[in-house]
Amino acid sequence: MHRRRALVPLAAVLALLGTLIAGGSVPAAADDLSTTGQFLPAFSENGDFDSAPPANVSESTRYPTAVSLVAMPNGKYVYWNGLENLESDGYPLATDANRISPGSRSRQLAFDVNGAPTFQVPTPEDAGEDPGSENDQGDLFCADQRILLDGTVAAIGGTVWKPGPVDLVALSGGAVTEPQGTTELYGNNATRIFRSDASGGTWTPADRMNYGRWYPAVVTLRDGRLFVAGGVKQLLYNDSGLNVHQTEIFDPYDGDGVYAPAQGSWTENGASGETSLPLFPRMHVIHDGTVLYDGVGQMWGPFGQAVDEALWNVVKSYDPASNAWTDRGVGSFGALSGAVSVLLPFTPDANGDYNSSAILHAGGVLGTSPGGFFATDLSETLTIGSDGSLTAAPGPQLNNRRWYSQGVIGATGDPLIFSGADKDEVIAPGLESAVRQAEMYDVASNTFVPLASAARERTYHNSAILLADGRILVGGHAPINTLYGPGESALGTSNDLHNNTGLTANNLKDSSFEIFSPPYLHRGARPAITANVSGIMEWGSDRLISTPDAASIDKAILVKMPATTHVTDPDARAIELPFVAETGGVRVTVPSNEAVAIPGYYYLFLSRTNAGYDGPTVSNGIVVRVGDEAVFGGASAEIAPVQLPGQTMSAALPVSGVSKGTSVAIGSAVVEPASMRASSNPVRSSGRGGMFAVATGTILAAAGALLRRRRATA
Ligand SMILES: [Cu+2]
Repeated sequence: MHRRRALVPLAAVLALLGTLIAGGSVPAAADDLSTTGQFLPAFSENGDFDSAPPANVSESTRYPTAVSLVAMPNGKYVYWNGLENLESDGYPLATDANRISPGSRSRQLAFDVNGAPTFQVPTPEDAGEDPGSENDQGDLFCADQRILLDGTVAAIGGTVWKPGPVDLVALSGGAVTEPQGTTELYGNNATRIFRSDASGGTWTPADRMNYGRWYPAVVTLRDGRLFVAGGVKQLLYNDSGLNVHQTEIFDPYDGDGVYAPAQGSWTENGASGETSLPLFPRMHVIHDGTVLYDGVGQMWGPFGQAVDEALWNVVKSYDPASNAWTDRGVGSFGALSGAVSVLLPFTPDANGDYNSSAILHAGGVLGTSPGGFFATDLSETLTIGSDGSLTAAPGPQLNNRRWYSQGVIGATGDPLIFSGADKDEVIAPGLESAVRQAEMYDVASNTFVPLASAARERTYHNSAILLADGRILVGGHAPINTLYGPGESALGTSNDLHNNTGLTANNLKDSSFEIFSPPYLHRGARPAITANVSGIMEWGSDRLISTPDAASIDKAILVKMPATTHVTDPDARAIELPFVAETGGVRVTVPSNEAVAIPGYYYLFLSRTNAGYDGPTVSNGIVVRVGDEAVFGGASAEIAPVQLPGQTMSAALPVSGVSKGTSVAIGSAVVEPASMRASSNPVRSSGRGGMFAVATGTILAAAGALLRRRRATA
């Protein structure tokens, strides 16, 4: 009884902390944070570009920019560059063999207890680049990447830079030394695995694909294997006239069913598994277990090399069971290049089954190469019904015409849209203007809601991912040199026009990040999840999610942890879960449909709508693993409490079983018993146990972690 009474003020404290963290309890007025959200100030490696983006070539090449960006279950992030050093090259891209891209640099990003970012350099920094050597694994640039079931990250495919067919040096008998001749981008067949650790993480090679692939797409199948399709083996002087038609499957299990990706292998699917796809084809595993290509991709080759590109207009899906592709129809606008393509939340029917899938398309340019140049503000929803039929419904207009924007599934399941440009930068680089305003597609009202605008311009190779606290990490920007011309040259840099006139977008890389705080974090007190879920949330099972707010919760949702490049995250999905309120929490049911809840790591959020606000507010997310024992095959990964900038802890972080004299790990920080005593203000304490708010750094009560410190019961 005594302990139970202590929990009453605890609920009040949790609500208070939630309110403080959410930005205050003052009711919102129209057009404030509760409707537009907010971009926080930019941050960057060593703080160099916090106040302004890189302004010259040397600044632009100082640090990698996040062309690819991945969240890991241990609370850290890994990202890497693209078009490394292009802007410092003195000759046009296609004519300067051997000088471009020594290999993209990678970084591990984490946030300390005060929210300060730390940037660490993985080993090796370029993931094992050694272009030209015997063991050349080429460049990470234009790989796709997936979060594996053991918490590592696989980068699959990429670039190998080599001289093209014209060797000016040889042709001239050595009289000409610069430029050296044509450049060629070959598809890379490498698989490289990143394993996070305290010192920055390591890259190690795994099995090579049977085909080199530049711009492939990779999805996680329901059985934990990976499926790769698309990409091109040779970009500029492609004598085949085709992208890679062959598909392959990566089996990460050994003969005993143990998950062991380092020993896994790729197998080609044979003739029936072949199909023609655009670069970075937008693919999604849908409710029927097939891999759906939805008519969106990068529809160029720059030189229109795919002779069968008309096929890319057709929506089709690959069935791993039959190893065959089936055409499923055509969208409202045919093929779209550089459009947003995200799955809308899977929703259960009355029986708790998931029998349909829907995909939002927004923006992009129309048609295959040479398609449109000006971005559209069009949208559509593709729905694949329970009978397998495809319905394409044109949707509302975006607030901005936008090409190459990143669609991010937010903590409510509604997609948010970031960055991009008003023209297709790949067609005529340097003529585009940036789109800085974010928008949200409100599923319930079928409208695009205008949100706040970012400080920075992020056109080509931008990225954005959902964080566990519901905010969005926005980064990237690695544009192509103006009109494919030289970067820095004797005449200066061809990008100066853009950087100095402001008429078009900044044409230098920006290695900074911004964090967007969506409206759903500014709508009063947020509900809280007060305990992590241990073990695997098994398909078809139910689990109690601890919350003091059970009575007010109106949605429980899983959102797949993000891994994105080229504004596509093929595994991305949100799944609304059936739930019932119980004492102490809400009991959610995990889908039994493995194709909906593809195995892996998810954020779990609870949301509700507070009185006086137009729209939901969400809890901090917890990281959970979904699947079953067999699919995980013994794989496990550290799942760390969330550690995010500007918000040192989730509103409530109960740490149970802490006995006197032991230390407690909270993210990367270890709170020693001494500091618990020294810096703690007991919020509620009864004798040797109770609740403690631990002040961390300069952020006090609003960001303190609550430690539930129990008396040791031996
Ligand atoms: Cu690219």
